[in-house]
Amino acid sequence: MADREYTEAELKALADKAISSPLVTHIYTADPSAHVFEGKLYIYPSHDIEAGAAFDDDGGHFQMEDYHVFRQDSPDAPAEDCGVALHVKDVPWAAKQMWAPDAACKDGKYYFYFPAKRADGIFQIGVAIGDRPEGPFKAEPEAIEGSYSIDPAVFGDDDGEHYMYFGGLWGGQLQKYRDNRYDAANEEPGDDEPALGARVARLTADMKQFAEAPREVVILDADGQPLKAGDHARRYFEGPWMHKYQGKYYLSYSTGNTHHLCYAIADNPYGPYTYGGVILTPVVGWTTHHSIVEFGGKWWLYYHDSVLSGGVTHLRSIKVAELQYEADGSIRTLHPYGA
Ligand code: FUB
Repeated sequence: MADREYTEAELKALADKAISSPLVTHIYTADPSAHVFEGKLYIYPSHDIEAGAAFDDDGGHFQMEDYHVFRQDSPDAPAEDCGVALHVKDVPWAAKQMWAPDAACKDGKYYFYFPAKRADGIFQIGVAIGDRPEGPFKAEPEAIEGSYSIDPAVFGDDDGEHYMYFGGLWGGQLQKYRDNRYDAANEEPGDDEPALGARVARLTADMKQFAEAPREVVILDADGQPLKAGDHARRYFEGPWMHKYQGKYYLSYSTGNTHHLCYAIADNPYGPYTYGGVILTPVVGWTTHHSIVEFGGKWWLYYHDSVLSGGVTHLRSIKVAELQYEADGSIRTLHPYGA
């Protein structure tokens, strides 16, 4: 997860060609989860900081401590910083590394979901509750029972059920789990074995717990075979997002070490999903992470890159670009710095 070095001229050229500009420039922000609440866009990102931690493959340089929420009147409007919504010091079970969050609304209450490391270094996912989309949020005293790994994305289906998709490889520790149990000896499967999948669990009616044991989400290729662990260009790595388009479930995600945002389609929330293609080609910075939201009759991709920080992987900036579907429901690939 080391930074690639860019010259000033390269960065300027990339910034000039970029399909969108940073939405926030006074702090670094990443992993934007966007939702429409009360007719406005609310963005729930990570808040990147320079903590001076060494780079490693476990993301030790991502030492975020709190979350800010941002509000927009529309995707092309300024993003207003609504302030700190939750700080790690106010989460009894969490010690550090407040990574990519998400939020959901039910019956007038707002639920903010976030991963963090416990004092023993194991990631879990927690929920904090508030009365307003921008928070502040009060954390539950314990993490969600049975939760693990990172990158919660909560999807509310048309029937009122909510599902949490989660999980990230390597620094996110997903490779350590089989059948929802941690074993430090576990690693990513061999190249010819089925890839590990994101996890999904329906939430309880009070939105605070899993209503069922998490299930693994399988992504199939065009021949109906599960993607292999060695298929790094397509296999799931981290950053799941769920949206529904024309009655189909679209799971989108990052391929991690090949730096693509991809998607797969199913006819129910659990899958299996069939691989669909690339949504966004690589951005400046190692990570790529996004959300997809409908606003004003159009579809929008919120994502991040590291151009503003000069290519520093853990100092990212959130952006937004319009997403286009083809007539057959496939998503047109976006190139962040032009084709
Ligand atoms: O922001 C920290 C981690 O980087 C996120 O949890 C991952 O999805 C990646 O974007």
